[in-house]
Amino acid sequence: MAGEPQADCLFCKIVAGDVPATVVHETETTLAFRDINPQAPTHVLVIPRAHYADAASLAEAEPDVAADVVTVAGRVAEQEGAGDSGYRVVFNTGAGAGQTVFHAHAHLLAGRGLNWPPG
Ligand code: D5M
Repeated sequence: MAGEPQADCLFCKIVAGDVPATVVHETETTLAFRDINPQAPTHVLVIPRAHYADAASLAEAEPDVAADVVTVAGRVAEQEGAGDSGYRVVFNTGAGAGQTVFHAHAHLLAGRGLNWPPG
């Protein structure tokens, strides 16, 4: 069923506590933890606790939780000292755009200059 944990999903395992992660922020609906392969001094993933394959599916089914993900990204950016210098929030969607984990997640990147357009 939509939103239910998936046995073969890495991020559902992190939500369940079955795979370790460095958690930096938690809410009732979200979890934020450091990316294992950081691309910037601050690289945090913000995920909904509920399982949806990508950000658009999450937003369609649970728009309030999608908003929570973006709000938490901003809070963590503040927490990491990036509120003034700026930060980037990215949702890779689909394998062609670099998505490798099919549980919706926002990448929060900060702490260095960020070029545009991204690669
Ligand atoms: O982003 C998926 C991201 O997930 C990628 O940047 C690596 C990260 N990752 C993979 N495994 C882990 C664990 N175990 N902890 C923390 N971060 C992890 P995507 O946009 O799907 O490519």
